[in-house]
This record gives sequence, C-alpha cells and structure tokens, in this order.
Amino acid sequence: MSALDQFRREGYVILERALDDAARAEIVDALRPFEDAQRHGRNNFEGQLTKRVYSLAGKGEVFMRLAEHPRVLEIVDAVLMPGFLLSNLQSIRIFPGETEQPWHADDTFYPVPRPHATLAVSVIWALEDFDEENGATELVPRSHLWGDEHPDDAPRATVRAAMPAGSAIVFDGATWHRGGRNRSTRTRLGLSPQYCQPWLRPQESQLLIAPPDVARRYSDRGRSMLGYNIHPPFVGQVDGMHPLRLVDPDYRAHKTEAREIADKVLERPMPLKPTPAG
Ligand SMILES: O=C(O)CCC(=O)C(=O)O
Repeated sequence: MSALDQFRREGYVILERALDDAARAEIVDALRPFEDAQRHGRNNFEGQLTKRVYSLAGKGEVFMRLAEHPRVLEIVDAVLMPGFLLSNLQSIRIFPGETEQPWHADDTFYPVPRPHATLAVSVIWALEDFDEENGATELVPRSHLWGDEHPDDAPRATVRAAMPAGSAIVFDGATWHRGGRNRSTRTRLGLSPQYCQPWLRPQESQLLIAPPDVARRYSDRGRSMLGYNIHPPFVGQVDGMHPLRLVDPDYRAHKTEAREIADKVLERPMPLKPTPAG
C-alpha cells in the first residue's frame, strides 16, 4: 500500500528515516538556543514537563526547509487544495516524568461537523528516537472517519508512533492522538509542522511571523505556504494584487506558472458557484 493510501485508510502514515543524520543535527543545533530560552508548558495540553518552541517559520530557514520536505508534501499536495497553508510550526520536547497529553484532534477548532473532508494535515518529525518509553505519539487508527465519538468513551485500539530519529508521522487533522507519557530518563524531541486548506485561518499568524523581509529569504513554495499566495479568486490579495509584490519587487520578471494563474484569476470576476473542497 502506498503512503498516501495508508494515510487515507488509517488516518496516519509513518515515513521511516526520511531525514538524514546531518540534516537532523542541523535542525537540533538551530533549535537549541530557542529551547534554552524557553520555559516548560503552561498546562497539561502544552505539558508542564514539555518545552515547546512556537513560530519556527520566523526563526530560521532550516525549519522552513523541513516544512517543505518532499515526502511530506507529496501527501499534503494530494489531500489539500493547491495553495495550502502552513498552520503551525513548533518543536515539542517531552521531558522524563511527563504524563500523557489529553486525547485531541488538531482540527477541532474549525467548527465543521465530523466526519468531513480533510481540513488539515499534521506531521511530527522525530528528531530523536520515539519509543514506547519516552513519549512517542499515540494515535487511534481510522478515527479521522469518526463522528462525535471520543477515545475516552470506550476502549479503543491505539498505536504508538515508535520510530527511529529522522522519521515522521503524517496524520489527518481529524485523527485523534496525544503525546505519550515519558517513563524514560531521556527526552523526546519532535518538530511539528501542520498544514491547512488555503481557505482556513492558520493557527499561527504566519504573515506576522515571517513578514516580507523574512519571507524574501525563503523558497517560492515556502512563501506560498506562509500565505504569500492567492486562493482563487482573490483570497490573500493586497490592494487588489498578488501579495508577493511586497516580497519580490521584480515579481513580474520572476513570474512562475502558479503566479501567472493567480494574476489571471485576480482579473476575473468572482465565480457565481462555489468550488468543491479538497
Ligand atoms: O508531541 C506529540 O507527540 C503530540 C503533540 C500534539 O499532538 C499537540 O500538541 O497537538
């Protein structure tokens, strides 16, 4: 079964060793000063023995590169609409003694009745080994298809995303999951990008986190994911024009196919019939 088929059927898939050790070490090193300056979480959701560094899209290109990993984007491209957005980019280091997080799904703040078409995709990269002892993410397979059921209501089969460092778990935003209890003497470091449909509000305000002078350093794909894009016909416009003009003064000379399409669409009137979602 392909990774995409497994994602669609089970609500999650693990991509084993998708990141090499050198790339992983570069990310861990870049993260260190931010983690050192960070306190533990404020409640049992963030984790009182967990450190999170939020808004990584504004903290270095190295983190954006991870958010653009081709094996992950292959799945996201297939399940979200073109122009999908980076909703959140954060690290999660679970320390020894941390308890389980409450069960949750990452898209529940969008008031859309379940089950529904995919609204969002979450990823947790293992920057250290994830195992049974150190707080590997736990998931409820096929729970992305649930209506109003909750994992606490009845005993459920769950899986633990035990995976070697450099692997990633990719799951539907509707899949129930939680960070695991850390019974070990080691930490468990994850880095988590989340992506959402281009017509939803991202969790983090990426255009403030990566304003034009920061976005200028990023790839075309990265900028688009941050919101320097147009969801047709004109969601994302600035002064009736493509927002990339604020990042790239030579925008017209550097036009890619996607930008040509966006410009053409901006010139058209609004469609009278709604476009089908994902
Ligand atoms: O760290 C994990 O394994 C899961 C974290 C999570 O699901 C969250 O904070 O939304």
